[in-house]
Amino acid sequence: MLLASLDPAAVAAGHDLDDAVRIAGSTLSRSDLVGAGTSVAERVGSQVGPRGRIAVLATPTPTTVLAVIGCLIAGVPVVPVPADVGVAERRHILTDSGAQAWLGELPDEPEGLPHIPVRLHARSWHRYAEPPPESTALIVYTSGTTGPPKGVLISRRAIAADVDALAEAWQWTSDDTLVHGLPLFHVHGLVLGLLGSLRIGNRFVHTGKPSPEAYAAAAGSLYFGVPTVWSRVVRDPDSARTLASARLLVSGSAPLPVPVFDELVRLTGHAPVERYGSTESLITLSTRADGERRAGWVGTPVAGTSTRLIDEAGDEVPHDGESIGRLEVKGSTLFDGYLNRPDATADVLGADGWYRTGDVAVVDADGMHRIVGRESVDLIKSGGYRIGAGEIETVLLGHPDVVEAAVVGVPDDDLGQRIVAFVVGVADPKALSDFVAEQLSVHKRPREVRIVESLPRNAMGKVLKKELS
Ligand code: MLC
Ligand code: AMP
Repeated sequence: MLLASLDPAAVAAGHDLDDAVRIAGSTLSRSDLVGAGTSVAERVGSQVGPRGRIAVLATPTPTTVLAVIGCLIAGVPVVPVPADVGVAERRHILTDSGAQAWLGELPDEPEGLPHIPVRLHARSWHRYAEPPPESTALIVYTSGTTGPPKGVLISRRAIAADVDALAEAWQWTSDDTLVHGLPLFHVHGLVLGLLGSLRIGNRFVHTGKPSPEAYAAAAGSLYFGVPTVWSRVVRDPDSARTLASARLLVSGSAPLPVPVFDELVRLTGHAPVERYGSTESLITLSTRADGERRAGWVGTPVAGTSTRLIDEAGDEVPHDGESIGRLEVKGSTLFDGYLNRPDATADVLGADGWYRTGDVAVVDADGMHRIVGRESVDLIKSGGYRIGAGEIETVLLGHPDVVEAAVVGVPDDDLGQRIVAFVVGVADPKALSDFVAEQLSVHKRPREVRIVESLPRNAMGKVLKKELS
């Protein structure tokens, strides 16, 4: 079963764990997770049919954990909604996904959907049949270069395959204590961190904010972080040194700067494992617990995954460590398409099963991969969040004070890339940043808004983004 450690028969037979999940000051045992999760499953099953979809406002709380577990037991797809979501993005996610109810926490504005509460102390011991592996577990909304976010259909099979492949690469076992403080509405924190732990059966600790002090205090063996988290950790040497007692530090979701890698080695004695992936493919490349960890490189394909590098003409690029090509991946961890968007799905997922990642990479003779960058400047990674320049531009253009807008990702020591909006108009920069936070989500707000006279354009009228920085 997908959440193997929550097998009700095994838990009833004594395979319990008192502190399976620690989150927001609460500790939940495996039997809490099974009993309360099954009670959620019953309520979800009685209120939405088997073809239903459920929205979960994914705050880092026991409520969210039980909501997700309950839906996975009932076989009802979960639509995680960002905890800091704004008005327009929330409306889009609800409409596009067709979610029939909110489960767990309610947002300020439920948009007319009914509410199914999660009762932390309710228990049910009903036994559900395991839903089919090909069924959709999650619909995770993620940004493209233009337009609103698309719903990525992630199957149970893909999650199981990815967690098992990573367990093999990282020697991840039930003896681990996995720690992170990442959001529960994206693959990194939700699929790898929470669902991974419930499949492997290790202890899971969510730190709330992923601060260096909280990571140090959690006394884990296995730590997950985005590069922003690791660069903050190395700027706090005392906290960093405490992580020497861990087994494995894992970085992903964005490029880990080489100086941060080197500082982690110096302060913790651990070379971090770097791994690469996406919402669409889950994690497909990683260095290994028992292999070379090379700063700036993201390793080899995980079990069950293949990759290829393609040039402009569609030919394969040599694996010489220097030749750059478009990265494509194939295997059991891939998504099943974008919800309601066969056009967008066909653009990236070939009939032959290869997924065009949009990243450019090199591969060396040993099969080690290095991500060189992205094909499009309009997909920004800020703090490990994927943000489309186009969605922010659309929102800014909807503000009455804005005449023209162009959004770029500018290199940033802390966030990797910082969102900067160039705006033509008579506007207050802070008000525009807040407007984006209110409409899209707080993490998508421009960190800087520069009011300019005009935007640089080519003869065709297209904005020359390379000239903006
Ligand atoms: C500021 N704030 C505002 C605001 N301006 N709030 C409302 N409106 C405004 N205009 C406040 C916020 O409320 C918050 O307050 C504070 O500013 C900081 O906000 P932030 O932007 O969230 O903090 P920051 O320090 O920049 O966050 C860094 C970070 C975060 C690393 C914690 O970026 C993060 O969690 N990143 C992880 C992203 C991730 O998991 N990506 C994985 C994608 S999956 P307060 O009080 O709440 O602090 C993937 C696949 C793979 O990529 O390979 O893994
Ligand atoms: P998301 O859909 O949010 O998971 O974002 C996926 C994108 O994050 C990938 O296409 C890459 O551009 C980027 N990414 C993820 N992991 C890494 C990594 N280790 N190094 C560089 N880029 C990464």
